[in-house]
Amino acid sequence: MHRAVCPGSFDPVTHGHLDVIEKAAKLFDEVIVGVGVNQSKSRLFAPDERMDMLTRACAGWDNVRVDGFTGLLTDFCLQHDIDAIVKGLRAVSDFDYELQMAQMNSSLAPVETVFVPTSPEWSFVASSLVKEVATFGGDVTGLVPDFVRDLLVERLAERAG
Ligand code: COD
Repeated sequence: MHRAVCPGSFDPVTHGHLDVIEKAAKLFDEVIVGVGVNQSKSRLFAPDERMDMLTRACAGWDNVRVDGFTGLLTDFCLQHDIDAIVKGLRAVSDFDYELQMAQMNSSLAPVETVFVPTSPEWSFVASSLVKEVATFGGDVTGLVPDFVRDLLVERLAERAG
């Protein structure tokens, strides 16, 4: 049985993330969506809120489950008997950073990174841009699931108030 992880911050989950998770679910027997911590990013949603969003968004895929981790991704892989890390590539600009992480991770544990190209309709979508657009009142419908859009608008209103 081959088990893979789709790791990320998912702050919040976008259709770009879900596209990668869906592709991973077709390639592997079991997929764990790993909600982790990116030390270089500030967060809008708490880890349990992000996990709840992902659990709801991934409910239609039987071989996908959601879990959280706080330490190294490679430790999470070793603990859960994970063979592969699946990452999406939006553009060449993603590649340098993702390649560096893939090489670091494979030097830490026997785990390989598999890159899947994002579907073109999601290649411009990033959680950070979605948050920025929503912060200034832009409509992010279609970029994230509708329930995520509503939670995002609610959270930004709380922050502004
Ligand atoms: N289309 C396709 N793929 C996408 C899209 C899109 N529109 N948007 C995002 N993705 C994919 C990318 O593959 C990306 O890598 C992944 O989704 C997650 O994206 P984010 O932005 O939610 O998550 P990041 O990049 O902030 O997550 C980074 C991790 C948390 C995975 C990383 O920091 C990590 O592994 N942290 C744990 C500590 C660790 O092990 N550090 C050493 C790393 S070498």
